[in-house]
Amino acid sequence: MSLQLRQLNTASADFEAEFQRVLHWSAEADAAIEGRVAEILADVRRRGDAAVLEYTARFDRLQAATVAELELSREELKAAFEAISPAQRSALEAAAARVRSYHERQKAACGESWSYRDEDGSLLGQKVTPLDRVGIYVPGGKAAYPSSVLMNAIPAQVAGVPEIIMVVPTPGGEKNPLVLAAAYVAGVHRAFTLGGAQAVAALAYGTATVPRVDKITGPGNAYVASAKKHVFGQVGIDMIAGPSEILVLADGSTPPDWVAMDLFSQAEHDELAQSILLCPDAVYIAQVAEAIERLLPTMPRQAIIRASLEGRGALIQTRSMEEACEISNRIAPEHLEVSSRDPHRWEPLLRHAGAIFLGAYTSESLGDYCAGPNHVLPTSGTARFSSPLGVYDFQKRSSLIEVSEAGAQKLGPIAAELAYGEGLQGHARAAELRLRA
Ligand code: HSO
Ligand code: ZN
Repeated sequence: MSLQLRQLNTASADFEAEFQRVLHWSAEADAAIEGRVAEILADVRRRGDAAVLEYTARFDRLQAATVAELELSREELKAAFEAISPAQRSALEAAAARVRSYHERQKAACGESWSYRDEDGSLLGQKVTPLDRVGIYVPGGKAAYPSSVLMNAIPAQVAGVPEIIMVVPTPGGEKNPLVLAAAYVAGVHRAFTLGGAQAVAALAYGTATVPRVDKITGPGNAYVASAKKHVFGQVGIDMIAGPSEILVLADGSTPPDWVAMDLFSQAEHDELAQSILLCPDAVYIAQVAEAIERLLPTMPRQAIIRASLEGRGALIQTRSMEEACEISNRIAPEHLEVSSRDPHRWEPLLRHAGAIFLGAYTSESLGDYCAGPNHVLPTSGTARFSSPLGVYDFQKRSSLIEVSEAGAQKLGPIAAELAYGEGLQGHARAAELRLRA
């Protein structure tokens, strides 16, 4: 059955209308889900462990007498690591090492405290400290990704978070050995086989068994996303991730099969994922379309890929590479591949993307697993204003101020003047008391 893949051309009169349809993505929360989640959160907040146990039995068909029984010991994580194949073990370790070294550099570049003294000898600065305790949500079922365990836990560990708590739904008690092994490799401190809104609630409010965390990161289904939104403010959250996206900006120099497979690589995540090709060369676009048709039947997840490509995919012909860069900026994709002979020529024109992959050899999949940068990225156009998950998400900053006696003489009158202007005597006099007579 031939694939119905949307083809657009920036030179055609109806381009804007068609393009708006491609961009359209409704993240509208389902009111029924919101209501259910609010009830679950309130119930866990009120009844703690007892409520967590009930929801886990009901939604995950997992019975336990106490929440403590649902905790995975460090020995169990280690045993999972030892039970996977040697090839899996070394792949996990190699990926973890690269992700760790990338995030160590990130910390060195923007995650260290700094200070300076001004001309009066006053000290001004910023002190960076890790969060005390974070919760990492790892989805179960069809999106149980060990790679995501690494991508969430390693930056937390590099930031110096002393307590990283993982929750993972485990329907029917069926544990995913690779997820447990990844938790071991990434240095997760405690793990519970809990999921859904009840797990988010337990982490946000704390129960007798599950300690209350300061921030919750990690992807999840609509219930988890809604729960994270609800508890935000009580705790920090990373972001609300939408379906995965890839945009390939091609100049026609990469083998079409490579590009077709890269488009599949995101489409296979989810029926709602989005894969887009932008290219000025009509002949090349036709070659990629042909490759898609030919390769699709070879894909085990072809049903998901087809639904994704037909639903939200597009092949867009532009007048030039420059115009392709502009369109890409308007989309602000999660993943942007610059599949070009000369990627560094185009990179300066690209302003909005979660991650930019340069050159024909840089398949997005390498970034998903082991290149080093984080694969938790802003989706749905939010790359316009947000960044990949990083060490900085597990740190916070405190300002440091130490005013010298000389500094107090200079700053006192300024502060007092402004304080009187605001009608705040206490402020003004606190500054004036420190002035030399
Ligand atoms: N592309 C996904 C991450 C992932 N891919 C995990 C494979 N496993 C979102 O960036
Ligand atoms: Zn992926």
